[in-house]
Amino acid sequence: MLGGDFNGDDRLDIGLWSNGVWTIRYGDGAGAFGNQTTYTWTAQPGSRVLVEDYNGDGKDDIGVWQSDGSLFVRYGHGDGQFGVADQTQTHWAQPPGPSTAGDYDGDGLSDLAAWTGTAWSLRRGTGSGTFTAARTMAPPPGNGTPLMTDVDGDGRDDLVVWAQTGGEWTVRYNTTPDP
Ligand SMILES: [Ca+2]
Ligand SMILES: [Ca+2]
Ligand SMILES: [Ca+2]
Ligand SMILES: [Ca+2]
Repeated sequence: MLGGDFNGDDRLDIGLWSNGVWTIRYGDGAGAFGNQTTYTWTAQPGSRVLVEDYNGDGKDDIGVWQSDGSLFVRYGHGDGQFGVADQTQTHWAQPPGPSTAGDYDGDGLSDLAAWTGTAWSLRRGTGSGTFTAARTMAPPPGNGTPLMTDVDGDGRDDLVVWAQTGGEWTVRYNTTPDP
């Protein structure tokens, strides 16, 4: 389940992704989620969905990272619509593992962090739905459930990882500019 504002009314909506079926339930701002829109897209089993604003236009978009390593981004129109024509596709060798999106370098464009099996890698968004080459970040943190959010309020998202083993949160603060 993923949160975002998909129709541009400044109220949180909920998105559910299940085997290529993307369902949005629109929030009324009072805790209820009534009306819904459903899309069926061709996507491989095991795909992961990351909701972010990938092109920096202030409207939430949907990134679908497929099991063959391809990532397609469908751009939101801000009215709940996601045009078929409005998408970009990138192909990586890496299949989707634990991953999260946020603005790690604070340039206003969404970046992706993904677990490679031994470390977290960061791909910085270019604002056109594509990403720079992966840069490996030495552990810690190790593997776990990731989240990108600005923990220390400096305007750059930090990488937060929940490790079930040991029940620990680890925060990697973004304290230095990325090369
Ligand atoms: Ca909304
Ligand atoms: Ca967008
Ligand atoms: Ca960024
Ligand atoms: Ca921060």
